[in-house]
Amino acid sequence: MSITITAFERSPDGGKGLARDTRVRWALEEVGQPYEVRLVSFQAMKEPAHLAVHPFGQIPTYEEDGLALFETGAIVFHIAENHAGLLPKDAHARTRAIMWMFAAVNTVEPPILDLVVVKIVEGDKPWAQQRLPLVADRIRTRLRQLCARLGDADWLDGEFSAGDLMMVSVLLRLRPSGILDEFPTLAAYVARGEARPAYQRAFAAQLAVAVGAAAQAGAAR
Ligand code: GTB
Repeated sequence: MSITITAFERSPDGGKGLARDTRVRWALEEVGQPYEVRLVSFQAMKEPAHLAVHPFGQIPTYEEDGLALFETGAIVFHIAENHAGLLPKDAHARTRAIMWMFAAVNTVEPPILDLVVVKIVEGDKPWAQQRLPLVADRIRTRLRQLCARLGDADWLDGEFSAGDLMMVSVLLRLRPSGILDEFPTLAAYVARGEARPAYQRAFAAQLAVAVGAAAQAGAAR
């Protein structure tokens, strides 16, 4: 079985691991599955070959033995379902881990994405400065609630699961804003995720792409 994912040829974050291929790499590392990476440019993402796999012209995608997937939630779920290590065996615990995956992408990630949009995409609009604190407070509400549920546990529901993998990945995107550090419980939760050897390998792999791209750009100058 050979697995190929796609990732940015040149990630706008310069290798900070914030692009969504990192969570797929992390899942594959957790379950010990080797994978290939096809790097795509912003232009190639909008061309028919890539659109045939990803209708929205984005990364990451996942291909394996004739199966082509997009959407990181679906990709990580597929990996977790087919390999041991990311979903508990107990039926109820397994369903709760899947619930946390949905909570990560459906409830916690949207206000975090709003912050990115208001800062970067809409940053030059006259109302952006007024909107910013409203969006930030919506994030804080979610983080307070998540903190209350996590309490002093290491992970959201017993052992580390795909739910934690998705939640940590979503929260990581907040780090540059400083908001994550307002919640030491969650900052420590994210740090626990980042300390996992599988995350470290995933991070190093995406960083190697950014370092290679920077070296290539330097050589071309
Ligand atoms: N819901 C989809 C999923 O989870 O798979 C979202 C996929 C997505 O947003 N992909 C982004 C993309 O391809 C890359 S990850 N964007 C290009 C486009 O839409 O044309 C989002 C991302 C981008 C950049 C940073 N960064 O620089 O920090 C972080 C995250």
